[in-house]
Amino acid sequence: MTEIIISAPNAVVNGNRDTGSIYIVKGGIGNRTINVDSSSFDLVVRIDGESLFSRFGFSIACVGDIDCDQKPDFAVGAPLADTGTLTLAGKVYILYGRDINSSSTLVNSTIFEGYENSQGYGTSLAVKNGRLLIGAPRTNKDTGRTYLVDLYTGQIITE
Ligand SMILES: [Ca+2]
Repeated sequence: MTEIIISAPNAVVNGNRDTGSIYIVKGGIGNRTINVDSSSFDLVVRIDGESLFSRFGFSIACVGDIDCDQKPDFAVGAPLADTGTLTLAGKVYILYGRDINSSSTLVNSTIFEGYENSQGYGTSLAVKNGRLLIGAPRTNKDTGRTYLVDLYTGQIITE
């Protein structure tokens, strides 16, 4: 069955505003109302962001099957997340289909971190040919930059 990812980047998590959540819900045929309450039949899982104001789920991109386990993987941006040393730099999480559950998904994810304070890394995401294009519109005092990175390593590709 096809599943759908719905993002709520301003979701409050444990009282922390704009932490952000994504909901994976069951697809289907025909018109119906989808309920994302935790007890809902429609909800496969809700995955919460890590921290206050991170805006997890601001961007989402399907990235194919990176680890070749037949389960689709996807990238999720949290453009206002702090990194270990930078404030509001932003993060992009690569989430693997095999790990999709509420408790272990983020722990097992691969994280690509921004490079500057207040950069907005992960504001937008696009995929092509095994590469991920990451938008960071507030880079260098709002000049903006896009990063083309390797999906497996997060290393910047320069051509
Ligand atoms: Ca996979």
